[in-house]
Amino acid sequence: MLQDTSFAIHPSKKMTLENHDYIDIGNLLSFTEQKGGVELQCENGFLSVRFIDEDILRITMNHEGSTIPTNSKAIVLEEKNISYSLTDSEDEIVIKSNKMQIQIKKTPVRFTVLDREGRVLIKESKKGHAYKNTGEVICYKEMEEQDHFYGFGEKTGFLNKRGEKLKMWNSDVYAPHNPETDPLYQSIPFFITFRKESAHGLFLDNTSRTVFDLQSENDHYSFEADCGLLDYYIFLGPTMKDVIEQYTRLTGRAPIPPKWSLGYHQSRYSYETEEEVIDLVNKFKEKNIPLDVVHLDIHYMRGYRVFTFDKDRFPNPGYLVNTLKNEGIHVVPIVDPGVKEDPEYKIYQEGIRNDLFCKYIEGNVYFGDVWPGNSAFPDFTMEKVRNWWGEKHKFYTDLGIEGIWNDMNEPAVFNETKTMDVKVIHGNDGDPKTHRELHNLYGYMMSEATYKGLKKLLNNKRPFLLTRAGYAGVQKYAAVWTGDNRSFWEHLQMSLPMIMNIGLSGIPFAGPDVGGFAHDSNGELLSRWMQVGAFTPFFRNHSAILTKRQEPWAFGEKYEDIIRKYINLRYQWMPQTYSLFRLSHETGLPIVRPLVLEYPNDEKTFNISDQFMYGDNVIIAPIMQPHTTVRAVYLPEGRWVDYWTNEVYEGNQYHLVQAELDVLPIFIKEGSVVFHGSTKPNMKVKDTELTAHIYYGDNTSYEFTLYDDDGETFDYEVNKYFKQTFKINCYNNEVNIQSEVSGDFTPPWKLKFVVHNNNQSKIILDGEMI
Ligand code: MIG
Repeated sequence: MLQDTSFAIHPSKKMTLENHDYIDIGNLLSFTEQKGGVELQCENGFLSVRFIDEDILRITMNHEGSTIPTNSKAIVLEEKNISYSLTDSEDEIVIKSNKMQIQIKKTPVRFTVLDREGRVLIKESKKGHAYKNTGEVICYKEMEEQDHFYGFGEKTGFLNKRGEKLKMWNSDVYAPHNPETDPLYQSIPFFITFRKESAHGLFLDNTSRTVFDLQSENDHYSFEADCGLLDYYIFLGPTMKDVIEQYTRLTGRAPIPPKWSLGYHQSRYSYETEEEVIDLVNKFKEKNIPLDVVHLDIHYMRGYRVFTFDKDRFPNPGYLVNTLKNEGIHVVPIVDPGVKEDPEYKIYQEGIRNDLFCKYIEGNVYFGDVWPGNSAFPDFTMEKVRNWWGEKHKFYTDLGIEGIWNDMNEPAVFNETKTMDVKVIHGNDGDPKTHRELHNLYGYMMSEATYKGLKKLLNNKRPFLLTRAGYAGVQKYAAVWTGDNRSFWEHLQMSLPMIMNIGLSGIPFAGPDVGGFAHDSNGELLSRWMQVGAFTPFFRNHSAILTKRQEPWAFGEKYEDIIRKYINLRYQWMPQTYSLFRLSHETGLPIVRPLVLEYPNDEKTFNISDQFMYGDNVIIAPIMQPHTTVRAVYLPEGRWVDYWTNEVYEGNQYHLVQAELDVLPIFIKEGSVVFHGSTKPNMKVKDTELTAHIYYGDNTSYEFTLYDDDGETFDYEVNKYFKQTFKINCYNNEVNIQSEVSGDFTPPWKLKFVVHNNNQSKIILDGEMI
């Protein structure tokens, strides 16, 4: 292709500077009060400014009319009736909630948003809100020298996005994910600005193509959208954790996943037959490697028709699924959105007869080429389509299936633009809009349809859903994997900041294809990646057709032993992991965290992309280079204990750490605790004993809430859970623990305590020596 040669940088391609034709919103003419704030009539359009909660401000520009927009489908928070005060003076209006304020300069209209004490969150001076005649909208804010930017969902590159230009347009990218490869599959137009140890957030709720430019100017950033309204939210903070809590209060939080989905997943494009699946499972048993899930990629279908099994390859899918399930192994099949154009195929017939597919405004169905050949695409923006699609999953649940993998839902189409014609019109539950305007929502709506459908069908059991594409708020429905990475060390490195930023963007349950999807893996890479995989919230080994196989034993015994050790470790740490998932469900906080989230006063943490925290007290510092057994590790304030050797390290400094191929460097904060269960073949096997590993530290205090429930139903929503909050104080060789239990669930295990790094210590639990 010409674009892949130097033709791509032909002299005629030089762009002239854009932006000259933007129309500024202009001066204020008048304003009216409305629920939570004001609507401003400006020379060139309307701006609405309203508090939808005390710490969340919504700003909307509508250059065409004064209507207040309806909520996008990402939003779950109901607008509260926030009382505010308003002062109107000659050149500005000031509106205050209990926690935030906005100063509105009148000529021209420019905003400054502050907290009640005067901390500036966003500020506009030279430039503010503007649009083009052709429908593009843009907004500028001042950028300060110390600003760091985090979030933006699934992006390549390092943790801090300052100096980047980020695009949101859900895209199927099989080409290698380079630092410049953008956009990818997900669009999460949300970010956190971290400024002088405080934070605030901004979410641009626009599902067309959007661009965040933190690059072109040194003192301003901008965000823009191809079409639709400039509709955005500002979150008060003041900590990064507060921002995440506020953003997920608006867009929703992840349910607690079924426990089996937190175990190890094995996948391959594809395990092609029933025998292959059975052999695979037997191999895991024979080799004593835990396994919770096997994924079925596209080969299981009859001619890639969704909601079918190929009878030659899988003559007895129900028998297969149930036999495996009895042993504790779940089968998760792939489901793509494209429905094969075939008048003898029931799903296609139903879609056509009941008018469920995406169409052009003239009424003809849109067809695109995907795996099954010419295909139609369900219009998931319509409730009747979502219900239909959801109900169709009875085909799978009747076979015993409880988890689904949604792929190609950007939607990906095999054509020049790689997606659906942007002229297609979506019904959008009665408010029709073009695909151009709703593109980034397609995968999200498919996930909603699938998740809700499964939930209805599964009779109080928790479904598991994995999606490739999504939009802000997708965490309510699905886990996310980061698409077609490659078996490159660079992609292992890249996966850390990517998963951390996805986590900061409200999606806790995410992970890359461990071992790498495309290209050929090798024993060393797979071993190192599995070590990290044991601590990524979603843990699946997946690889592409025609690549070298990368099941745990694929590279020989030396590597197999290391891999087994780390899959086992995943299961040992499960009580800790599960407790972190509960926390995320309640607060939105991620499981895998950048160090800056926990140590925002320590400048050295601001840009760390190659280490992460697991919860708030564990640091994982993987080796991510070949033939390397040593690395620098930064440990923040306090003292840290090596998980393997119990060696104590002083914080506030870098250490050179040795790690042979079988060692993943793990450090536990002194004074804190991690909860372990036992290794097991899969999550069906319940723990009978848990161990609280306490890492003694003089004069330390720490708090952690252990969580458990039945692991498979929604009964946790009606009080059937077990929570025990431990407040641990260490002093004078004494570990003093105060605990508080709540919930109606009686766990099947007993708890045991072990104290590390102090062999004379006494433990006092709730006043009694143990
Ligand atoms: O165009 O279903 O990202 O995980 O194995 C390839 C085959 C389609 C892309 C997914 C990958 C999956 C593959 N799919």
